[in-house]
Amino acid sequence: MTSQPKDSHNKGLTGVILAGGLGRRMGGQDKGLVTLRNRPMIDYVIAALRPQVDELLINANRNQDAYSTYGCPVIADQMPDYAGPLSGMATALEAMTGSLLLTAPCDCPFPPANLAQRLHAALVDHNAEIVAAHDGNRLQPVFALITPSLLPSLQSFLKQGGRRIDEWYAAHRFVTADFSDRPEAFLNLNRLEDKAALEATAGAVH
Ligand SMILES: Nc1nc2c(ncn2[C@@H]2O[C@H](COP(=O)(O)OP(=O)(O)O)[C@@H](O)[C@H]2O)c(=O)[nH]1
Ligand SMILES: [Mg+2]
Repeated sequence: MTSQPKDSHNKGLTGVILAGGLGRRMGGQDKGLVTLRNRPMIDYVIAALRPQVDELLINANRNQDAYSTYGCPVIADQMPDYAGPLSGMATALEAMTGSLLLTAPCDCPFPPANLAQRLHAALVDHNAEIVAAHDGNRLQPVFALITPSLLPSLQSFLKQGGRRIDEWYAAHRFVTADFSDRPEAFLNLNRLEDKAALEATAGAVH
């Protein structure tokens, strides 16, 4: 892989917001459209990611009309049956026009403003193919930067029934980027009871 200058993190970067889940732990709600202080979650994520990328895609399998009001292409998983985030990533790798794919979930309203920059620095420093954020306590695998040439590998992994992100990452040159100074930036909405903490953060930030 040819290395790129470190300041090229926002040149030719495609971002995808993964909003394709079933929201099982949220009673089936479409998490990107759940409101936080009267604004849908996806609003927050778009605001945080748009300045970091050149092209922004939304990956959603339901409520495409609502998502399409944001002016970003809305792409649905090509695999049926909600096969998980890797399926959304594969769909974005096919649709993207940029030279690297930044992924982030729809249920995390305050991702770091330097997410793309730090992921990219780690990718270049380690000559990696995939980099994902680590918050100091755990890997945050859906906050990632992925090299598009890995699409055939991901497609065959999925075709063979692979579903686990960490398993697919481990098959490639994979490194993590340290965000242990910002663990709160990865707070995300998985259960109804997570909403109070996010509402409080939204109140403090805005
Ligand atoms: N495209 C797509 N995205 C999914 C699917 N399942 C989950 N996701 C997305 O993956 C992200 C992480 O899912 P989540 O259940 O919140 O995982 P957790 O926070 O790590 O427990 C969310 O943005 C979901 O919308 C799926 O079947 N297809
Ligand atoms: Mg989540």
